[in-house]
Amino acid sequence: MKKGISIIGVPMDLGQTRRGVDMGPSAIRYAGVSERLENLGYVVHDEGDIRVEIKERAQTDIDTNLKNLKAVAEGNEKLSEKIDEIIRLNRFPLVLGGDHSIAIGTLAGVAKHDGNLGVIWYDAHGDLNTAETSPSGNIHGMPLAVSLGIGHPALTNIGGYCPKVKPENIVIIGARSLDEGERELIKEKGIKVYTMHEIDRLGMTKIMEETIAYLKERTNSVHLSLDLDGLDPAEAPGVGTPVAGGISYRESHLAMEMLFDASIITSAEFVEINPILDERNKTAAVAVALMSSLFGDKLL
Ligand code: EXY
Ligand code: MN
Ligand code: MN
Ligand code: MN
Repeated sequence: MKKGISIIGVPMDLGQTRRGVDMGPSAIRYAGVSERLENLGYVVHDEGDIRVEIKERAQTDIDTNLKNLKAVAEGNEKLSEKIDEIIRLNRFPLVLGGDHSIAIGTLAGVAKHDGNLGVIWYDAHGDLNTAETSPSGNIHGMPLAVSLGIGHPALTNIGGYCPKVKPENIVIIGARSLDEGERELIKEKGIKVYTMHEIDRLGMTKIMEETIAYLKERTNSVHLSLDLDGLDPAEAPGVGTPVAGGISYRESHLAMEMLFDASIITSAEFVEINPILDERNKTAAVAVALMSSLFGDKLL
């Protein structure tokens, strides 16, 4: 793990329609992220927040079926530039969301430095919709498809290049809510997916051993995109699109510890924390505890 970590908040809530997820970065800061990582020996630079301009809200472009397309694209363009800058400084980018549409900008910034980037998508959802397959028009259900180069050009061309990731370099963990179009895309592209069924059958240790071996064989750097709704809503209630029957807190810690031990993760984001829906900042505290394990805390 790099010694220097740059934290960057993205108060984005325009990739979906529930209010409050823009307060995620503050909630994570209040849960003590910088202190926790400093205590592990890292030099933490909190770079503040990306400015997200709210010019429109719940505006569905009738031509595209995409809500808030322009504002989401602009925010992500700024984020990708910031990530690029952080990597040039040889620091680890740690992105605090915000809804999951921000993965578009994070990956645009990260993949600029590695054309063969690996991605772990820890999520109840596939986030593989397009304007055509989306039941909602919400861009937070689309960032993985966008990063594969599938979607509106205003999104797929962020950072000035396309695509960002190869389908065979992606591992989805925790899926239990996939739309029909997403299932088809997974099949067509041969994306590796561990659903809750597999986590139950094999156990998290085996899932992570396989994931790590699979990505180590193919890639030199891996981005972790962790959506808190991947966890069970009983343990992470502060999310906008909860799905019952998720990954436990303990299993998630184990996963983070195994990633630290494998030293494959080179950038990460923790997204979808909505303090309005949370219980006494519980979900933000869970996020910080998981970050702590990802960066080598062995006490949890
Ligand atoms: N698949 C649904 C949609 O596209 O609207 C729900 C997506 C939720 C996305 C969350 C954040 O991971
Ligand atoms: Mn997601
Ligand atoms: Mn999700
Ligand atoms: Mn442990």
